[in-house]
Amino acid sequence: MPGPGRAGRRGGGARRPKWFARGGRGATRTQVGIIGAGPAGLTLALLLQRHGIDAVVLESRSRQEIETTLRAGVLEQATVDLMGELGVAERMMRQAQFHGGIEIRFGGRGHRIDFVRLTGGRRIALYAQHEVIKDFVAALLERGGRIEFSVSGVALRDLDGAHPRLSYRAEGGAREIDCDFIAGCDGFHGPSRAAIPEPARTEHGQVLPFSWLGILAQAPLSSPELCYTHSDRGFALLSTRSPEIQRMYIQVDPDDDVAAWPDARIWEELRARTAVGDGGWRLIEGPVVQKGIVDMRAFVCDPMRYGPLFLLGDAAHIVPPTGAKGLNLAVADAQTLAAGLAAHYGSGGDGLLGRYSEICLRRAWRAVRFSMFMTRLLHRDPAHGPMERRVQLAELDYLTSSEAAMASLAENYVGLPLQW
Ligand code: RFL
Ligand code: PHB
Repeated sequence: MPGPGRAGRRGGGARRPKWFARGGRGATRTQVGIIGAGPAGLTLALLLQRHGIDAVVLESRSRQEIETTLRAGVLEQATVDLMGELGVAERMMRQAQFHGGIEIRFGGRGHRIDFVRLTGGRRIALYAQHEVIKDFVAALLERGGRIEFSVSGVALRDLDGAHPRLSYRAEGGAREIDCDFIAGCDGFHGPSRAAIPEPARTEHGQVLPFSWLGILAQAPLSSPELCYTHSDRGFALLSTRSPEIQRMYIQVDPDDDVAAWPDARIWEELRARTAVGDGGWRLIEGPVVQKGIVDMRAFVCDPMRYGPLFLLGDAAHIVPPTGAKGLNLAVADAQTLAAGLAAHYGSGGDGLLGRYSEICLRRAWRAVRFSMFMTRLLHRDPAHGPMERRVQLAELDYLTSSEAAMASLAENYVGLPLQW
């Protein structure tokens, strides 16, 4: 199995980049046109660069914007390992916090799930997504990769014909790039998915009946590891960005407005939801430096390929953040596509590219399953009555007392192996 460790051995970037070459009709040409400089697009670009495959990344936002937008925090062990292989892990290894487990708290008591023991030594890293983006952008540009920031009007042309290409506007002018392949890494709202004709795709989706209010607070750590809390008042999560900056979330209503949540109300709710029965633990508070509300949904587009177009990451699938899987899934898609493209341009044939959608969908559905499981386990569902809530508590009790159940959670949380 060509796992993540083997990615990039062939090629080694020896071939000259050809993105400057002129294509037909006066357009620029590249082998792979990548839409979006998020985790999916940048991972793919870095991997292709190592294989000596030309790529151009088109990004609608500015570099400064993508490097400051707050999102994920949890990196699976395999994502950390890949960053090492790509030579972009130096800052992460210095600044990330590595956790060997998480705490599940309910009924006023905490229960540790020991990842290291249950998974043969695997851990997770806490390192902000925008820091990953900074590291990836810097490395790609330093190595001669090409990213065009602040482009607009990106459109996918001639996916059914002989000349697939991307048209867009940059610095006031209209541009076109001829591509062998197009990688749609443009997130949930980008144009790539919609470029697949409706009859050729099936979309599965569900918006969940709660949202997350997330804050960044200047405060020391309250808990040495991530703490996922179930309470009668709803879900709460204590996460971290550094020993001085904490990331915390509380479940709120989908129609809630951030203006209805002054800092004092957030702290009161966090204190109440995370309280421990014996009073031997205290939430450490501090100035709130950022807050926002995100909705929660599950979504999968099937297939993830249409002719020369491949969808990656959030463009193809969204998972509720309770399982901390979205960024890691995006990275796994990029690894699969990069290996398929390396085989295509090398002597490996098109077998892997042909199975791209099947391979990535299998992983995505497993991530949906796990993320929905974590979400249902920990949130207060407004449609539930006392019976469902007791079943939820029984589920939590089982999960935190059965070795088999804890091992299942642990292996999913640290990340299932990449298989193709
Ligand atoms: P992204 O990150 O959305 O990047 C897409 C990029 O495409 C650009 N774009 C366009 N560019 C050109 N032309 C257009 N027309 C374009 N339209 C869009 C965008 O500007 C953007 O730069 O997608 P990608 O690369 O697939 O990455 C997905 C991840 O960002 C996402 O799944 C994670 O953030 C999810 N997630 C988490 N994932 C984890 O693995 N671990 C976590 O701990 C975790 N926590 C989270 C999360 C998501 C959250 N929110 C915001 C829902 C916590 C939260 C609160
Ligand atoms: C985060 O730190 O942002 C985070 C951690 C765990 C999750 C989701 C988000 O499940």
